[in-house]
Amino acid sequence: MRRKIGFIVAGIFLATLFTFTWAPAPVTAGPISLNYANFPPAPTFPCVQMERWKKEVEKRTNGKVAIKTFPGGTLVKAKGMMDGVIAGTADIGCLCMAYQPGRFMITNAIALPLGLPNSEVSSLALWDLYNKYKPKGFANVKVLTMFTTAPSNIMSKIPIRNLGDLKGVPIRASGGAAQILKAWGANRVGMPMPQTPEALQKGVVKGLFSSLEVMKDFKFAELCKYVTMTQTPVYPFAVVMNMDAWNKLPKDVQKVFDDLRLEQCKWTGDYMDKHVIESMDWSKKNQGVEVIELSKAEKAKWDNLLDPITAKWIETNKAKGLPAQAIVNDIKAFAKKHQ
Ligand code: 3IO
Repeated sequence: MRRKIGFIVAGIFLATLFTFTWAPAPVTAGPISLNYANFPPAPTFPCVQMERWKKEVEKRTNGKVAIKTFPGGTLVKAKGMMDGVIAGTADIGCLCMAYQPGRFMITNAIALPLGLPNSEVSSLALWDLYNKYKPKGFANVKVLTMFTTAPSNIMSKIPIRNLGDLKGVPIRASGGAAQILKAWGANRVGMPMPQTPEALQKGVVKGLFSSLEVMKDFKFAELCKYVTMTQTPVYPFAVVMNMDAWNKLPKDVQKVFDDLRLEQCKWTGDYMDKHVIESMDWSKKNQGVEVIELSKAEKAKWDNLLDPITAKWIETNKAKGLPAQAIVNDIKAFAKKHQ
């Protein structure tokens, strides 16, 4: 009896060993699962576009690909997004280029004060810019899409009606937007968007400089009762994928991702532009927010202070070996083409 059991056990053991060692790889491996990291909370536009992309991918691959989304910096945080994707902590990540300005010199040029009119036009211009220059900063990843915010405006706890009102006031901004605030004499405070609610609450900053959909999505309208219209600059974003994870994808899935790149750029720009309008309607009606339009004479003063910024950027970056003048000319031409 003992012997018989011994034989059976050995038989099962050998059969198992054989199955796992010699069986050919299964033909259908079940869905391909990919982690997608994002840094701000779920209701904000970077996450809304992420959920839209996930839905499209799962539909267009007939369930062959499953995307697991991680909003709110739960998988990778704002400043670590690019390195997190390169290291494979996340397969896919959404990043704001303004948080690492020196790393994305060429694409961050879209955040110069060039008067880009809205998110859709500047998103499409950014996509053209990326494709023309293929910047080294993105060489180690697969770029899945890019887009920008709508133009920035000042949201504040105190009314800012002229340059005097802004002088020395601590306002949060990052990257190119921070340079612009500095030119206007504000005390710019740099930090990623997710840290801004607490900084406003504690009074570390008296306002922020970004696109206006955040008035609703972060409920900033509850604290910032004033918006001063400046309509410049935009913040550029990228969605990037780990290169090994990309290379492992079947060709038909790669095609679905590639076909979505420009479409997602345009979709996000369009969503952003519409959502800014909704956000400001809510802010005015439900939160009593005052929108301050600068007078013509005042606006001219603000614009004069911005004039040297682009010229200086061109000079500095030409010295570093970048075709800086061509980059600026291209952005203007791309924007005109899409307008
Ligand atoms: C932004 C970042 C995260 C969520 C919503 C947002 N709307 C505009 C931005 C731009 C930005 O990154 C910033 O720092 O102002």
